[in-house]
Order: sequence, then structure tokens, then C-alpha cells
Amino acid sequence: MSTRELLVNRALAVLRHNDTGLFVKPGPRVYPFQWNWDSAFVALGLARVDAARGRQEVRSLLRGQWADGMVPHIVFHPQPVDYSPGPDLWGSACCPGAPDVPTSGITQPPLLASAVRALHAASPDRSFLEEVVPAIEAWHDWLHRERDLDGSGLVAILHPWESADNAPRFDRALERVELEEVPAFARSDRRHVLAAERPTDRDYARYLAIVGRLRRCGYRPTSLAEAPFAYADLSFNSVLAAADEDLAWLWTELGEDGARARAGAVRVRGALASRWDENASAYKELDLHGGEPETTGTIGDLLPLYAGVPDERRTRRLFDLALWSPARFGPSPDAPWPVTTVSKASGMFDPRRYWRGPVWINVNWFLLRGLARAGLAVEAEELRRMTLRLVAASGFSEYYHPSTGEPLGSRDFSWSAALTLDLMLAPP
Ligand code: 2M8
Repeated sequence: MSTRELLVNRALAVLRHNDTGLFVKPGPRVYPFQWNWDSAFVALGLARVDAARGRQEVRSLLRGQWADGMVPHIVFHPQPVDYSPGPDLWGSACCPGAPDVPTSGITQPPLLASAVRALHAASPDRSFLEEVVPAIEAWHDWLHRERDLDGSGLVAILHPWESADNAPRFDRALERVELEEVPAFARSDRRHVLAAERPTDRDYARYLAIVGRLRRCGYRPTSLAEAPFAYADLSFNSVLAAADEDLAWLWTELGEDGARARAGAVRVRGALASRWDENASAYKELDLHGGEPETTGTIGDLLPLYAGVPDERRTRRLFDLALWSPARFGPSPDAPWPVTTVSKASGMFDPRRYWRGPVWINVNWFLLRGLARAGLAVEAEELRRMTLRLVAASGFSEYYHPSTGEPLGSRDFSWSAALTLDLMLAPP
């Protein structure tokens, strides 16, 4: 068997092992329920090998959709596991419009339309589109309506769990969260992953305080000002812009014009473009309760690349001076595995701790897709090659140490396996 076939088989084995029959768990022990964007990544990978199973993944995620359109970040399908903080924290059963199955009350980057596009392109199925496209449109409408940021085109996230949990860009906003109402909590993640590779208890106290505040208003604050945490996250918005385009494409497959989704994409992309910072060669994030837009030294500052936002000149600059810069996110003699999720020039860079520095396969996937889309084919191919070398050497881990390539976090992580299938079988 060739090395290539071996890697494909190993990736398939991880997905099979994590498959509960109803959905694919993000990781075998740390993450035993259905997470939103994890399932979208899984469906993207399955599009390359088993589109029918990919469609099932989408259907089971949509069972968690709320009446107002939100697709939650976790769907707690009944599982015989001990996971904390779990469904009791969220209390979704008491919220108007929540589905029968318990879920969280917040959402995650809306990658689903892009996954459904990949499934349909690989294996067209009109009746599946008729079933899921209106549901996905309802979710996008909800985002543009409920999370609208002053008509700017951007949407806000209301919890770090809606994006890259403990990324340093959220630190200041989290500091302002009041702690009085934190319920007692246990952390099941600690049983499986070293504390040094996970968010701190201090972070968790704030995550739970935000949930407590949001829960009291049924997770639907009357305004963003009322939310304890509100952030114009560029990663989330970039995924939304690309997914709005993909949703418009899906509508055209159904013989409709997809005008609403297409207009959404134009608005988000325009707003992202206006965040360009020429000096930093990156885009500016915004903490809604805390001042002016600014670059944060986290990989989120570069994610508009995925949505095709920078023109050729800006893409070149972003690549040379930020993404591939050895002093910032790119490979360097000390940290040869790209791409770090926090700039090495930042005082916050921590090569082991979750979203504060390690390499993530999904981030590399977003970036190399963006490079390919912008016409930097050689650069995209280099990042693809190095990403595949990393998984071949270290397995399908949740994240990796940028110096040693050492696997960190959950082992046998589904989206790392699924995106490997996509990178090997459908290179951009
Ligand atoms: C991580 O988030 C969960 C909480 O939702 C956790 O830290 O326990 C994040 O990486 C998130 O993006 C991901 O969807 C989830 C499951 O892989 O894990």
C-alpha cells in the first residue's frame, strides 16, 4: 500500500471509530456530543469518500435547530457519557423555540452551507438540498438579524465558544465579565488532556458566567449592549461570508436566484475589507464593549483571506509579511511547523495551550483555500504539503506543537482526519 493510501485509510479509521451511528464525535473521549462546525468539517471530508454518510451528518446536526433558525454549537444527542459542563448548564428545555433534543444556547462558525456545497458537488442530490437549504438559510437570516452589528454587515459573537475559545484576542473582553453568578462546575476535559494544553479555570469561570447571564434571557439578549461579551470576530465573519456565497450557489442549483444569501456575502466581505491595516498587513478585530478596531496578533486577523477579501496586492503582503513571516505566523528554524495560531512576536504566544499558539489543521485548511482562491497556487500547495506531512508524522490530533510537531489535545480528532481526506482527495 502506498503512503498516500495508508494516510487515507488511517483518516477513514478515525472517522469510523468516532462515528456513533447518528453523528461523528469530534474526539473519542474529550468531545462525546455533536458539535456544529466539527460536523461541517466531517461532512466536507466525507464528501470525498461517502457523501451519503456526510448527508446524514448534516441532518443530525439540523435536528438541533431552534425555531428562530439558530443552529446550536452543541447538540446533546443522548449518549452514555459523563461530560461536564453538559446539557444541565444550558437548560435549553426551558427556552422558547428550543428543539426536543437538549442543546447549547449559542452557535458556532456557520460552515454548514460550504459543507453541503461540497457534498452536492461530489454527489448531486436535489431532494437533500430541498430538505436542508431552507433550514440553512433560516440560520444565516438569524445571524444577519439577531447578531447584526449596527448594520455594518458584520455579525457579533456572544461567547468565545462561538469561535476560538481561549484565543488571546478575547482576553480583555473576558476580563470585564463579572463573576458573581458562576455556578459550581466540574471539567471533564481535565480527565483526558493535560491542564497546560487547555483553557485555565480562570477562563472557564468567565465562560460559565457568560452562559449564566445569557441563560437568564433565553440566550436572546434584546441588544448586543446587553450581552456580557460581544465581539466582531473576523474568523466567524469570514466563514459566514464564504458560506453565504455557497448558500447562494445551492439556491441556484435549486433553480432559485439566492439573492438574499449573495447580498449577505457582499455586505460581510465589504465590511471585512474595510478592516485592513496596511502597517500590520492584517485585518482589525473589534471588542464591541472595548474601544477601537485593532489587530490582535492572532490568526483571526488573517482569516478574511479565506473569504476572498484581500485583492492580489494585499494577499501578497499578508502572505509575505504576516502569514509566512518567520517572526510571526510562518515557519521558522525554532518552529518549523506552520501556521501558528498566535504570532510568535506576541507576548501571549504559548505553543501548547489550545488556541494560543499551536498549529490547527482547520486553520491551515482555511488559509490554504484562501491562498488558492487568491491565485497564490504555489504558496497554497506548500502549506498543503506541510500540513499533510504533519498529520503523517504525528497523527490526527486536535492541535500540534509548532516547534516539534508533537500532538496536543485530543488524539484521533475527527476534523483533522476529515480535512486530511479533503486535502488529499480534492486539493484546491
Ligand atoms: C472546543 O470547544 C469546546 C467547547 O465548546 C471545549 O473546549 O471543550 C473548540 O475547539 C471548538 O471550536 C470545537 O468545536 C469543540 C469540539 O471540537 O472543542
